[in-house]
Amino acid sequence: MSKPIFVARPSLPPLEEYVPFLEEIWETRVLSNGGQFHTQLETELASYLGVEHLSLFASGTAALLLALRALGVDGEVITTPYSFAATANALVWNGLTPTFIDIDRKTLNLDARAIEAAITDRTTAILGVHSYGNPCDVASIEKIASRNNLKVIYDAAHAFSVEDSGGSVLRHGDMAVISTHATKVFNTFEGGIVVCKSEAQKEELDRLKNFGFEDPMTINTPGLNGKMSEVSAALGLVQLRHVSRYIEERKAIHDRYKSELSGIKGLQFYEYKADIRPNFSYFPVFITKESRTEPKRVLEKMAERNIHCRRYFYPLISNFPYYLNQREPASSSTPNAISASDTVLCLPIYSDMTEEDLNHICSTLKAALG
Ligand code: T4K
Repeated sequence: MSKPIFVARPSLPPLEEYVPFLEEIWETRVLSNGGQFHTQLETELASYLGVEHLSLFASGTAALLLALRALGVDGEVITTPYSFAATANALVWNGLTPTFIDIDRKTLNLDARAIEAAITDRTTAILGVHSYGNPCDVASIEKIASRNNLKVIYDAAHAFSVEDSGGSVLRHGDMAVISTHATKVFNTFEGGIVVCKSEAQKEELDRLKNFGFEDPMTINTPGLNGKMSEVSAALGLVQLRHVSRYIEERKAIHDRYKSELSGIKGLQFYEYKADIRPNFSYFPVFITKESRTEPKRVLEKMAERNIHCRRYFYPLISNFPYYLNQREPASSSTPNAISASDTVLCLPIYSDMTEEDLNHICSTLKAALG
């Protein structure tokens, strides 16, 4: 049997590039709590991403939890069921009620036309997800939010360094949250980033990730331990030197998939918006009705050949038992989300995929589709 191919394979720069950073950490014994590499990574990331204010976190989930807390969101939050569980979990952990609405058929992001019908007198915010790094309809969402006095948070877990015609997509909303988990385009093994709008917001995020301490004697809002360690920050500094090349390499894999798999009956591509610069974080395809094989069976057939794709995002969050049991009075029917979730398959994509592996994936997929 060939070696396993997973949906993601973390990008790792040469080991020797990390050594000076680790030696420095061993020398200074500063391991966490806002050390020099933490500070340096915040500065370098702000410049790389083209944003002014950001704060680093121990995970994307911790970042999302504390962004919601920092913005003082309460009551109900309009969001998408087509995402990773962390999106809605972060709402529940803040005592908020997710109101699930449908997604746009093409982008698979919140359908802005469905938002206003879901607003109640308890709604205080919109939590959109830039699925696969493809930005939400940010202009419509901004208009609706300002008409209805709602906060906007973007779960930009997949959107590291994605740009639209005006610059970084992370500038949209009151805050945007990135994941730097091992499987992401830019990784710090585990980690997250909140991009925010002001120094005051950053200071609030910094307090919240450090238990809520304003000084050793003062906590006004209880926080978490959500801090990124010095080792993760150092890993990030080394990754940052290489990440532009990783994205280029991912683009090459993306383009090869498109040329190898175009025109196949039963297979449909996911398209990025035309005016963005994507990061090629995922390669989702949809197994349509014309395929002779059910999506679940395609996944199994690929796994039989040691290719481990993932159904991001199946099941819908709203179909997890916990969420099925909650009352979400304003949630609406979500036919587009159901259809995408039932048919999606994310093919492996990572910066150092070999030609041999890519050919193996494509020929297995073609055979699996019948
Ligand atoms: N919002 C959204 C929209 C998200 O997608 C996510 C996370 C979050 C919020 C929360 O961010 P974090 O708190 O995670 O920072 C993965 C990731 O764990 C998760 O970060 C990601 N989204 C989600 C879409 O996918 P799994 O359980 O499918 O992945 P996992 O860990 O099984 O990895 C997939 C494959 O990658 C493995 O089968 C093998 C390979 N792999 C994985 C790891 C961790 C490696 O080769 N090396 C590794 O170290 O959730």
